Amino acid sequence: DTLESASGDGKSLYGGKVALNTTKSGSSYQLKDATRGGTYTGDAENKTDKCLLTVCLTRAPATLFTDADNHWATGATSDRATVAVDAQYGTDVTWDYYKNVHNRKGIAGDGKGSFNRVHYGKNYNNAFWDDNCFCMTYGDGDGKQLGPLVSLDVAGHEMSHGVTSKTAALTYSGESGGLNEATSDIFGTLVEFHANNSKDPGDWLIGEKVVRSGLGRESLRRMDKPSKDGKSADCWNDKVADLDVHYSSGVGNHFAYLLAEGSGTKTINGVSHTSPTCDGTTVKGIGKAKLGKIWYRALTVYMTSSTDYAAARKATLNAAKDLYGSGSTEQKAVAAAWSAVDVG
Ligand code: ASN
Ligand code: ZN
Ligand code: CA
Repeated sequence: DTLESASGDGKSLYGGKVALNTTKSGSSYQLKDATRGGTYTGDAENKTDKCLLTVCLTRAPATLFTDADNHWATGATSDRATVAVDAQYGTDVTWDYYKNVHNRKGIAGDGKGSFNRVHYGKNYNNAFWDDNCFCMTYGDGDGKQLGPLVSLDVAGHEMSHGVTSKTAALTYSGESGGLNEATSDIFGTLVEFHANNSKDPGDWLIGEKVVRSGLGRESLRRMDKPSKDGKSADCWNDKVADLDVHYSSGVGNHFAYLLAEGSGTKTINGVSHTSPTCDGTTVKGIGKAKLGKIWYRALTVYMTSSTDYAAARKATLNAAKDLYGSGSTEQKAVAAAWSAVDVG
């Protein structure tokens, strides 16, 4: 069969009806996008990888999704293709964010696409990026605490772990681990805003589409006041390095929110955000676009595997100097936002 690119659409779980670039193969269509490095989505058939430490003895499948008429899925979870549409769409908007905003071609920067496996395991309450297969894996959730983990912020978060791994390679423990996680929350959030999807609009909450009533809070994490999850740090102190990386990230997430949006209360896409500073100062935001530029340059030029919060302050100050000049409003805002989370 000859393969050719085709334009289709699909009904997703969280993002409504979305456009999809697919591949025509004979008389049917594959969920594979040649315009984004051959990115595709497959069904893990509720199987799991069998791994010992870092070596996987067997891998769950990624059986490529196909469709007869190129109008994919029903939008209901009873259709196995529904979350596949979300996953493929999440990869598309993440690709487009890095390409359009940072001129980065794919996660590794080499133009190669990645692939997604959906329906991983049974009631699996997680999603993860794997550098070895260069692939994304999504669980369906247990339906009580979490639903399918295929939202745009989670997709952007997980695939940004691949970007970090190819650039600063921040070690996934201690303060560098918190910065690794914060990098994923920052870019996951910027991906969500960039997609500009009316059914899943941007906010500074992580996983708000994914959580179900049994979790007892409205999102997995939030960046305006990270401590609202009961565990994350809002402010740096010398014990932050002892926290799990998903909680020590709070300091970097809080910095990012303050730098972009400023302190105080504001409603963004219908969601109220309130961000107090740790030192009692009032901080003025410079916007999401400049946060993205500064963090991306810091990550790809200045951060290394052992960067801690003090070094992240220096890295972002250097990035802001390169982009906007020494003593610029932007560079001063970076300094003020770090001081406001007690990284001084
Ligand atoms: N969902 C988790 C995360 O990205 C899984 C992991 O890779 N640690 O933080
Ligand atoms: Zn993560
Ligand atoms: Ca969000």
